[in-house]
Amino acid sequence: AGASSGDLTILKLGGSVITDKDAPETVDDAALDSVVSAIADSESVAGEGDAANLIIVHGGGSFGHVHAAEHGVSTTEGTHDLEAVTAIHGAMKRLNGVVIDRLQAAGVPAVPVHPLSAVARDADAELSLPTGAVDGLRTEGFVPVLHGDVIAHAGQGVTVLSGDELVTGLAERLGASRVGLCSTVPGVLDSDGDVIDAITDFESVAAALGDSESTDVSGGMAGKVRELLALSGQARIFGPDGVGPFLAGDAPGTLID
Ligand code: IP8
Repeated sequence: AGASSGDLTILKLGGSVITDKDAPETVDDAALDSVVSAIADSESVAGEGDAANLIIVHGGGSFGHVHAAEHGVSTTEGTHDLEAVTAIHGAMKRLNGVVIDRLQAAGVPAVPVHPLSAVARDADAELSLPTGAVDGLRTEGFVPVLHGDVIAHAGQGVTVLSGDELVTGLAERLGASRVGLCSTVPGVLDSDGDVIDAITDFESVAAALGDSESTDVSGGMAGKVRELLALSGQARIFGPDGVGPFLAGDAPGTLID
């Protein structure tokens, strides 16, 4: 990590938080506005000319996942169908446009970064994830906003890149000190519905982690926990009310370490 990224925060806004997951291509305006104002109030968003300490990633919700499911594309099932690429990427760009517009309207210097244009997987599913644009933008005071997308996958056409993979990939490469996933629930829940304080291995929580109930081609809560456990640093999963506290340095939700 560069010296300037010492307190870098990566925040993911779950697709099911900011969209109405049961209605195709529908933004959940109230939920999006509430997380956007928590972000706008936070100090991670720098003043003019200073580096921003925040990178935002958002998921697909009823935009990307609906089209990905329709075309049978997932993180492991690829396609060479141009129509599928265009539909999935197009939907994610529309959602990203809405997120960018709302953030800018709230005073956050948000700029779009589209993974399709720069990220790829090799035949072993290893990511090539260049960070120059993202880190350069934030060093210059912009808040890069990336999203789950379809990306080139050697021998398979394109596959889905989840927002969670982007979060962990960027966190490792940029040495982020804080990683947060905003979900619809206030943390990872145990079988009684209570928030689990901390998770350090997957087996201890496997039984409690069911599948996500709406269309999600990239693995639901269990997938998120696995992804974050593989990260060398710590991460947190929290609900929409946790965004403000998380950005303020508090410890909402579940710690994944
Ligand atoms: O919602 C997947 O991103 P996620 C986005 O973070 C697409 O899993 C294209 C389905």
